[in-house]
Amino acid sequence: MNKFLKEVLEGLNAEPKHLHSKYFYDEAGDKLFQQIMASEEYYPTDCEMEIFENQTEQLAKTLKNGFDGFDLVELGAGDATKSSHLLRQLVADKVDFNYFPIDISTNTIKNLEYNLPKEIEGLKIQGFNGEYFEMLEKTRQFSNRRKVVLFLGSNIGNMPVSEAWEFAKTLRQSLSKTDLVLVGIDLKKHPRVVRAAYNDSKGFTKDFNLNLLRRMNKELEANFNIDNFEHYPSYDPLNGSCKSYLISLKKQKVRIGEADFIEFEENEPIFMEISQKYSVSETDEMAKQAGFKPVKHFFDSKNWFLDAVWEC
Ligand code: AVJ
Repeated sequence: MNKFLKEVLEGLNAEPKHLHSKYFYDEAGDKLFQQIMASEEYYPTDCEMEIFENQTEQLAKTLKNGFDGFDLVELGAGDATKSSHLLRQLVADKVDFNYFPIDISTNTIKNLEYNLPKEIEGLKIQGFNGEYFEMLEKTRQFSNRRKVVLFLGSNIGNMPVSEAWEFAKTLRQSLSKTDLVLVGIDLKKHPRVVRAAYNDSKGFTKDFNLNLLRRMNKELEANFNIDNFEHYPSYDPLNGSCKSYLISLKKQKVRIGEADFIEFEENEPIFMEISQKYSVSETDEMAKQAGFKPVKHFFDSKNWFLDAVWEC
């Protein structure tokens, strides 16, 4: 049985029902995420872009950290628009490095390998399509130099806090002494701003969530009726957790795969995604418990987003 089907069935047979947001990113999902990023309300991309555009030299210098020759690994590279500023700077500075983007989306990796070398002349790139840690290990077969790991876009927010802490520990354990991490983290702010970002007025976020049902129809022979589910976003300013759900609008039975059926009660939620927000001190705590040293903070002009540098 393929992994997608297996994880979907596990999630929908669990209590409460849930799906994993890493499966949002098929070709249609990639496109919808692009539209979310370009929307009026979705601020994290603009904030982090500002950091990468305005503080490129300082970023490049901090990541180089006095060493020559390294492998720049990006977890969840996406379209790499933010990191491309850094890549251009490093190439211009004649730094000896390989760029190893890792992404769960096949489509994304193909596009990066095709487009980036044309945009940045002299860039050495090798993409990896798969899960973060499996692929991080795989990069070592190509080159095993000092590692600089980028984990941008508040992708870490897609994990509940306890999982993010575990993730930071595992990341630290898979790195060595002179290695370094740059993590992009969306910060706690006025709840109105966060809520709007995950409930954009053009409905891209809604479609992004519903698209996972469409993907299951296409790839897993499921028969979800999209009209029977409604997108429900929420943000809790007490703990910084921003969550999205799909609510079943009626009692219904949905087929998945060839033989499995899932029953939904009226108003039953499927937990789709978490986008956790942190305070600066919470991110320092996370780094320290994992065995990192949080050494530097890069902020945008609104102080809405943090790119934190963690040394091993
Ligand atoms: C790509 C995980 C950073 O959580 O903000 C955007 C995904 N979901 N709108 C986020 C997302 C809904 C995004 N990350």
